Amino acid sequence: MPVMSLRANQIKSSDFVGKEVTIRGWVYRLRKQKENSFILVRDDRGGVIQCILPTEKAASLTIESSIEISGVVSQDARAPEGGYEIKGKDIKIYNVAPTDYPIGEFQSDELLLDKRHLALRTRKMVAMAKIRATVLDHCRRWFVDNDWMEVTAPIIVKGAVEGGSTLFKLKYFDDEAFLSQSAQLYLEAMIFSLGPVWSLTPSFRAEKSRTVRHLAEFSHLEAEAPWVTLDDILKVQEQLVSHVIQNTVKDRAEELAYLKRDTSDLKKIEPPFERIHYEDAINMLASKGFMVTEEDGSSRRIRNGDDLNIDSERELTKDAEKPVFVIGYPMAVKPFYVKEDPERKGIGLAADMLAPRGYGEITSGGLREDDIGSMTERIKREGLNPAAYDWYLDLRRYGSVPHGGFGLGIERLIRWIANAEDIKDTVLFPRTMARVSP
Ligand code: NSS
Repeated sequence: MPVMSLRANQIKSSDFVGKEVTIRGWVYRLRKQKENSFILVRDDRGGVIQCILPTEKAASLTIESSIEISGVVSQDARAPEGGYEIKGKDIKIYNVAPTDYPIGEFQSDELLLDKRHLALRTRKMVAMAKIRATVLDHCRRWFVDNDWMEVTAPIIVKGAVEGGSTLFKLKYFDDEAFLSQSAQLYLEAMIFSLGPVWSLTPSFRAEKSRTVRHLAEFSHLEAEAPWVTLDDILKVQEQLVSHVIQNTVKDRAEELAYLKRDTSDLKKIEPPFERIHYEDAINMLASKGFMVTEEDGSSRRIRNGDDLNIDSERELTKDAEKPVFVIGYPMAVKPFYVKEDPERKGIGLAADMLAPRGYGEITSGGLREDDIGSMTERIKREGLNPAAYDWYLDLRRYGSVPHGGFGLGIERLIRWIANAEDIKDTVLFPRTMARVSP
């Protein structure tokens, strides 16, 4: 009979009982007894299965040693992780790991971050990585199925999109450049010949605050389309987010269960999402006596004109079952590109989607200023260098059209789906103010 190398989850089926198989992997747990050793082998997708081997063949094994075991599959209710095990005959040892493997059962979060390259082998990280891959997969599928073209924008850029204070500066030959905060301006250039476009690129923000929802480098999914209304843009977002959530809950039920994520609330996520005007949101918060802290440390009741922050967003969504769009922010708290509502001076045609139960903002978007005069004015008023935006102004010079789009923070979405306490848990190698390594 040919010997097949399989993964643990394939082997754990009645089809293989009595058959000889080979599994390759790493020693995840190890119990050496006088005659036999019980080795929980982890394969290269994080699946585990118990292998039993005569101790004389397993004597040198240590946690995280890499091995290949061949043997016969049997079913035994006592076997951990699913009731199947391999009665090992042969073992090939690739590497015997030193006995000081730093990751065991209980570790500080700091150590797990310091040793992230090894912590990727923990079941929590494997589950998170699989959820992440599935989220990305379904994002792409939604755009493909709905006829949006995937594009790629540059990462090295000359201009700020989301304000100068969070720009990462870069020496660029004899010049200076920045790491992109958003692909938006480039997507805006593409819609004139490519129609509705979307991209998934890393975005960079020198965020000085340490919060559970900010990274210095995040995966930014952005979309932009010509001839859309604000309502169109909101509909795209609620359809996309609902599609991704429904399918991820289905495809990753096992991993979400491992993370103890009760998904009953996620199963209810479907269009339409609630919409609330910014002013109504502020009035609601003010009527509850919601306070904001001034820069000098003093506090006062929230008022019209204030931006929303993590606390006000939590307050607004703590009882919500579905995401909430906050629509019509004051121009003053939004970037230079936002289009003003022609019917309400000072109000931008912009909307943020807040995830329910306090997870906070996960998308931000709206319509873009398409008039060259107003745009030039805004660029100057915000103190931006007009030379860096000349190409962007060309988009308003030559055949300007009403258009809009949005950006979605993939890690913010995953944080909500997986109920991760900290956004760092949703990335394999998180970048924050405090951490660029490993
Ligand atoms: O700054 S945003 O609110 N908006 C933009 O960048 C637009 N130019 C996007 C567009 O319309 N094409 O960022 C968009 C989203 C935001 O809602 C968050 O979900 C996420 O990107 N985001 C972040 N995630 C993690 N960490 C940080 N620092 C972060 N900043 C934004």
